[in-house]
Amino acid sequence: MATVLLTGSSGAIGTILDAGLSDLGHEVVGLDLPGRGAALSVDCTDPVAVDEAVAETRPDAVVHLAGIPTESSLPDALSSHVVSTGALLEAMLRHDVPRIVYASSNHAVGRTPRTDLLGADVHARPDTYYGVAKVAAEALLHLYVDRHGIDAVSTRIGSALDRPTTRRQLATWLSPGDTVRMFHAALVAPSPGFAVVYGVSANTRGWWDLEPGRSLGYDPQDDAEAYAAEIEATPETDADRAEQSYVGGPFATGEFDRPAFD
Ligand code: 15L
Repeated sequence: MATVLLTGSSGAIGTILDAGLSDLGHEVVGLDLPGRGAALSVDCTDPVAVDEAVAETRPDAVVHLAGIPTESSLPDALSSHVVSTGALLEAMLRHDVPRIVYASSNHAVGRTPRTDLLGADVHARPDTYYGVAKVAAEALLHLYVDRHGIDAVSTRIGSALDRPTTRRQLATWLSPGDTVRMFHAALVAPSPGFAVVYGVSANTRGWWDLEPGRSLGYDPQDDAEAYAAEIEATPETDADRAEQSYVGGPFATGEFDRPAFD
């Protein structure tokens, strides 16, 4: 097991991973913005502060969750997801940290129309500036893998929630238990190089390829189908149907259109 620097440790996924990875024997050092109660108070868009945190922690791996988890302006999205990832990668090089596991998002390919099976190698097709920033962060990870030989696993997370509540989420749900299983597998897989995996549970209605994750050792155990009867008890609406037409659900509908710089 490893010493893991966990950014965004006080957020919803961070809280689950802090406890879950610790239970699996990792030594987790949490990092979050000041005032959020983490062991390290750092803004990940500040390269100097990030370097100090990595120098102090000397982790075996970074798990990078920190960032605005929804749509924002283009500059805010790029800073939050790309600049923060660059700051961590530079600090990792300086302090010999060999691996990063990144919380990317399905929204990197969110404008992809529904297919039978969504491969991890489909071309980038973001649905929002948030998705654009996730694409750029993934590209940055790949650049550092190619240039410097580090390992980087990018997890395109679906809907990480306690339970699914919409029809789309019957396909896109990532349970808390599977969240821990996926990040643990990405931390311990031998020499993944650059890898992309879809962060979803073993949902009966899932249509995103789980094989790239399985080949890294991620064996999802949960299935949103357990909630299907309850969710389908209410009539399906046009909005439900629109959400299910694209990978990114509501983010791929007009609801999320906004100017880039406001
Ligand atoms: C995400 O990446 C977002 O952070 C979250 O707000 C949801 O939109 C989720 O994806 C999803 O697609 O359900």
